[in-house]
Parts: sequence; C-alpha cells; structure tokens
Amino acid sequence: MQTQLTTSFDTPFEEEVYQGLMAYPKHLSSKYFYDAEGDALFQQIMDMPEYYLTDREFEIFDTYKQEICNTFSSGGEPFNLIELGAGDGKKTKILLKQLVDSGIKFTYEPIDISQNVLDGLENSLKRELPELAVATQQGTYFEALKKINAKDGTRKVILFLGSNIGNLLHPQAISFLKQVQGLMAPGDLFFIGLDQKKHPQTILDAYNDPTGITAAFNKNVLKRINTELQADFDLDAFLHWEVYDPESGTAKSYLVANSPQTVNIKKLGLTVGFKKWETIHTEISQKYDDETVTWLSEKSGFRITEQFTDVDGQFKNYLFEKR
Ligand code: AVI
Repeated sequence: MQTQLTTSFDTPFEEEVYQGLMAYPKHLSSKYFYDAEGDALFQQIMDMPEYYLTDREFEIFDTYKQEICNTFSSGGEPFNLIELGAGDGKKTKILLKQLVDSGIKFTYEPIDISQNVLDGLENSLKRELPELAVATQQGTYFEALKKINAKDGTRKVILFLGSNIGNLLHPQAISFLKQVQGLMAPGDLFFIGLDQKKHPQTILDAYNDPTGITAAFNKNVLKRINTELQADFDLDAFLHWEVYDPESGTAKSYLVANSPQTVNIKKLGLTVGFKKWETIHTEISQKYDDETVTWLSEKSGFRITEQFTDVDGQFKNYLFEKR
C-alpha cells in the first residue's frame, strides 16, 4: 500500500526517492550512498582485502608508471592532468610522483563535487609533492571540464579510475562517455579503469564482506532518507543482498525486506508498504571484457590506443583517444 499527499519536490534526491519507492520493483540510485558517512564507508571498502579493485589498479600503476606517464606526456608539451572524482588520490599519487620525478610539465586538476574532499587532497599533496602544480575544480564533471576548456587550450589527459563508470548501465555509460568525448580536443587522452569479468565468487566476495561494511554502505541510502527526509526506515529490517550474472558481467545490490513493514517519509508525505522479501535495487557494478570495452568506446566516438593490466588480468586501464 502506497499513499502520497504531495508531489512537488525541493531536490532531485526527493524526486528520485519518491519515484523509486513508488515504482515496482522498487529502486534507489547508488549515487545517494555518498554523504560524509558514505564517503568514509567507501574508504573502508577500498581498504578491505576482499575489495580487490583498488589493489589491482594500484598494482597496474606501480608496475607501468613509466610507460603510462610516457603516453600521457607524448611530445613533451605541457598538459593538464584532469581527474574526474578525485577522492583521496592514493593511486593517482603514484603517477603524479612519476611525472614530477621525470621533470614533465603538467598541472594536476582534480574535479570533485565535494570541496572537503578537494581540500584534503590538496593539503596532502602539498606535504607529499610540494613541487606539484595543483588547481582543484569544485563542481560536476562536465561543468568543471567546460570551465577548464574555457580557460586555455592546453592539451588534456583525463583520468576516470576505479571502475566508477561501472555504476552506470551501458546506455548511461555511453551517454557519459559521449559527453566527455565532446569536451575533448584532438590529441587529448582519456584514461579509464575498468574492472574485468573474473571468477564469480571473487566478485561476490568483494561486494559481500563478512564485516558488514558493504551492507552499511548499501543501507546508507536508507539512513540518508531517514535523516534528510524525516523517514523511519528500520535498517535492521533490510538485508544487503548481492547477485552476479557472469553472462552480462553485472553485479547487482539489493536491500531485501525481512518482514512486512510500513515506512513513513514525512518530507514527501509518503507512506510506503513493503511485503516480506520485497526488494529495493540499489546499485549495479558492471564488469567488462575487451569486446565490451571496444564496443563502448566505438559507440561513444573513441578508439582504444593502449591498455595496461595487472598480472592476473583482474583489472584493466585503457587509454582512449577521440576518433
Ligand atoms: C564506486 N564504485 C565503483 C564502487 C563499485 O565497485 O561499484 C562502489 C561500491 N559498491 C559496493 N562496494 C563498492
């Protein structure tokens, strides 16, 4: 049973929560996992032994830092190294250090929606790499890229790491890549990290850790609805559930109601009923193979010029060029 008293929304969050919980089957977007608490939980996830993605990409950078940096600096012209969604920059620092040590001229321009994240990153870079030129860009990726383009015509190398695009379905990923491609000039490069298809159990373990960090991360969307929209979700009344389809390469996260219940969301004037075992789909984490990456790149106007992988082929970083 669903009842609704109001339909005007103050924020996209309100509208998406409303639409997602009124839908059948129910869904909520994983982009709402990330508030200060969600950011901290994701940081813990990246440090978990089961979450191999971070370590494998770190291994690739550590092994191929020289080759990667040579491709970035081709021709020796100064360039802007732009990172979409910079986070704490742990992996990027390997490349930054290599570029600085090689005397290559570049400016690091991390883009993030959170000024807090950017301040933390800038402070740590000042301490660890004082000679590095940094120009942080607060805002959405596309706003910030447009601003960078308007400022000067310096060649761009754009980083999008951590298989972040895997949280988008293929059509959304293509539209995202097309927008990036549209903001690139000939000669600019796009360097993207993509998690690969592998033993299904390895993937399930990465998204279903025994300590419950991933479960807390998944439930953080309910916690945000409780605090920001004055709701009364009982977090213990939902199970975190992960499935992986080895054919499509899609890992999906759900929250599953373990009892019949009614949730009130005051800010939306909404009462939402859940049957026992009813689901809320919250996240996809797409896994890739070379054929799929080639298809995605071609669909969005790119060509793959190089790729780097860890020793077991678990993760890959691809270099895309505008076609
Ligand atoms: C940010 N993103 C690429 C992570 C992933 O692997 O899908 C988010 C995450 N969800 C659960 N664990 C990590």
